[in-house]
Amino acid sequence: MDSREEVLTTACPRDCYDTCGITVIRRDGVVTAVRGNPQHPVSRGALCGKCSTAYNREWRDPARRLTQPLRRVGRKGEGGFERVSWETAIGEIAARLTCIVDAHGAQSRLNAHYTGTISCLAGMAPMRFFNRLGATEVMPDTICNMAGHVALRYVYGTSVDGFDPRSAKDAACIVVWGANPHASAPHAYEHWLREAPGKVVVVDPVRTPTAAQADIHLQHFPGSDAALAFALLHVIRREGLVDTAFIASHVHGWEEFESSLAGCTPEWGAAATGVPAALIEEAAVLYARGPSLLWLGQGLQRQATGGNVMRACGLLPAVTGNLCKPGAGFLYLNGNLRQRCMDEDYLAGPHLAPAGGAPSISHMDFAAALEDPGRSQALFVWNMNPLASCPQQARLRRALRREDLLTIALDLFATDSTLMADYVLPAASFLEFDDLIASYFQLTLSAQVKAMEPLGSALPNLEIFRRLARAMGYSDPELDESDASILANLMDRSGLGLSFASLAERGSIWIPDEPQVQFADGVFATPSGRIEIACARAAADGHPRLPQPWSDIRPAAGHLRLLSPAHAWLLNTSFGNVRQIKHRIGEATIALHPADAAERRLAEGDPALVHNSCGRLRLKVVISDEVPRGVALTHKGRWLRTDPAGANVNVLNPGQKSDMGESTAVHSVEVSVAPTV
Ligand SMILES: Nc1nc2c(c(=O)[nH]1)N[C@H]1C(S)=C(S)[C@@H](COP(=O)(O)OP(=O)(O)OC[C@H]3O[C@@H](n4cnc5c(=O)[nH]c(N)nc54)[C@H](O)[C@@H]3O)O[C@H]1N2
Ligand SMILES: Nc1nc2c(c(=O)[nH]1)N[C@H]1C(S)=C(S)[C@@H](COP(=O)(O)OP(=O)(O)OC[C@H]3O[C@@H](n4cnc5c(=O)[nH]c(N)nc54)[C@H](O)[C@@H]3O)O[C@H]1N2
Ligand code: SF4
Ligand SMILES: [Mo]
Repeated sequence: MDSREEVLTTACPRDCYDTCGITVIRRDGVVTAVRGNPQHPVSRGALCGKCSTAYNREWRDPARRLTQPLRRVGRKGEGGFERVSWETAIGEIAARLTCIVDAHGAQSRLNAHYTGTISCLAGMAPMRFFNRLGATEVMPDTICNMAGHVALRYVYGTSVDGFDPRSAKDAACIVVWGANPHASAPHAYEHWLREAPGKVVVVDPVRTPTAAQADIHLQHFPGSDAALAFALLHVIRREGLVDTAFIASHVHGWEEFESSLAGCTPEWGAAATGVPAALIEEAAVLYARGPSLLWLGQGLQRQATGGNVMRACGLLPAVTGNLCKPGAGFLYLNGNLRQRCMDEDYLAGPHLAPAGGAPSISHMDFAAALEDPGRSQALFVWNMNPLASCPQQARLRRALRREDLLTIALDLFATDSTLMADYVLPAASFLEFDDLIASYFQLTLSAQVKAMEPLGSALPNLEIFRRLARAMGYSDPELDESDASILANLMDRSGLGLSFASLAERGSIWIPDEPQVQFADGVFATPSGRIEIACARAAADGHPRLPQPWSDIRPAAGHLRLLSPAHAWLLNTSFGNVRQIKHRIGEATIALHPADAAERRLAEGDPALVHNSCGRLRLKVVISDEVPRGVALTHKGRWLRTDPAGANVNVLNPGQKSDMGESTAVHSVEVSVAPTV
């Protein structure tokens, strides 16, 4: 390295399990390359293909980024904008927001945001502003994982304190149920799962690359997970592998529940799920003998009865005692910031909200709320591209065209959603400001370090909200606190004994240093203090008291169940605009089982019309025995404006709610598939 080169250490804040370490190379102060950090314990020097492509191209290219505030000209949604100064944009937005609150109330301002960045300042601290605004929050997790959160809280009292992945060294078996880390967590897949000493069991309707590498793949019909869990538990009980001592000291409701396993034989399970009885037996014994880790993926609960599924699958560790000891436990998300010593309340300022908290709605009701001027007068969109990600796409697009709806969108790029806005505000990328990132899988905390100036006049999210708060006349000091002060306070409150600068020197740290045993103290944050198989709270909320052995009714003749999980080369819709990636992934496809394709007279490469009562989409046929009969596979994350169809898979998603948390049931979508005429 010559003397004009310097190397900075930072990390990737995408909504991805890995939170890779990054090395930024600067020459004469100018960033010349963004690479993987060889010192990082999870990613070990590599970035995924999508980030190493995007971060070295579009993300640093002023010609491709948003660099100036824009104000709409012409009709809504037609894409006409003019450049305005920050003063003009902020001043006009503040004035209009104030008029709206006077005429329609604070709750008529909607706040739609999610995890475009998962960092503390750019991802969470803007909630201070929205709490103060008293805006209606479009509940972020309802587009992703709310059903699972609600279900696991019933059983364990928490959904965000999972096993420590480092404990895999002590596990004889790892079950990956409804996650595909090959795509969604590429480094955890490569270095964690593939190097783990234990046997790997994957439960997925699709023979994903993760499933293909497993020791056992349970390939069931989507929506039959709870039945599969009951069949596994039946075998465990029959084989005497129930941990009665663990149950006696930690579990509530086993006696009440036990009898419901009687009829759930492996043969019953095979009929309900499509998994051969012998494989159910083998996996049950392997898991129960343990010690075993159970990874409950986010794909798993995106179905009509996703809450019941998560409760049922969540019983496995409790009944077998695969908990509270090394190499055992379950993981949904390690999403508890406190676990990483970050003070979440200090960051998000819930005390700034109106008494009783700010109101909220589900993403499943987003289009309906936007259609109705009585419910919505203004909309903020930040860290999110809802037109591409949310259900009821055609309806949402129509609602966003409302001329009387004031829409303000913050993003790095001109997305499908920013095109529908009145004001588009250019956000700085993670390379352009300091921040902190807590991974939601590995127990790491990383510094995000400023490596370059924001492109054009882009600003970090939080600075944009500081300016808006000032223009609206808010005097709360929390709304004016600088980034440097927040970072210093977060580090102070963490008790880690580190400043931001000293964390930045190290890049990422483990918290705690040594692998942790999940629920080591045997304490569960449920009303009984025990793991609640039988759950009075669930019953009070209108759910069955006990998990049920349900499986979905198979699609009617001629219909297919359409799955649309993560694409290995996209990160939700982020990177859908990156030219090299678009070229690499080609046209949008639908994978069909050979028999389903033949029945429809479809051949490889044919265009197919995919339709249901919600919408229609043309997709290119791929014939594959990786999907079972009756199931079709496509992927999320394509942009609408650059696709010939002008739509993506969410045009087919009617927005059905799962049984818990008013959450998405996107993997329950059913479609008809036919040759195009
Ligand atoms: N490359 C990439 N990485 C990503 C993302 C991305 O878009 N691209 N998205 C990020 C985000 S926001 C999230 S939430 C995570 C999600 O990542 P994951 O937790 O891995 O979840 P999904 O990708 O939605 O789905 C995982 C698997 O669930 C399977 N599945 C579908 N229906 C069922 C069912 O009924 N039962 C079972 N058992 N399995 C089913 C699908 O076939 C799929 O293989 O990934 C994150 N990482
Ligand atoms: N069919 C189908 N649909 C799905 C899913 C599915 O499985 N199937 N999965 C769902 C899931 S799990 C999720 S989480 C959602 C995700 O959907 P979204 O939350 O819409 O995620 P992205 O599409 O990645 O949008 C994030 C946006 O944030 C922007 N961004 C990145 N960094 C910053 C920043 O610092 N500031 C600002 N202002 N913007 C930034 C990016 O450019 C991008 O446009 O999609 C859901 N939609
Ligand atoms: S998206 Fe995930 S795999 Fe890719 S660089 Fe970021 S953290 Fe790593
Ligand atoms: Mo997600």
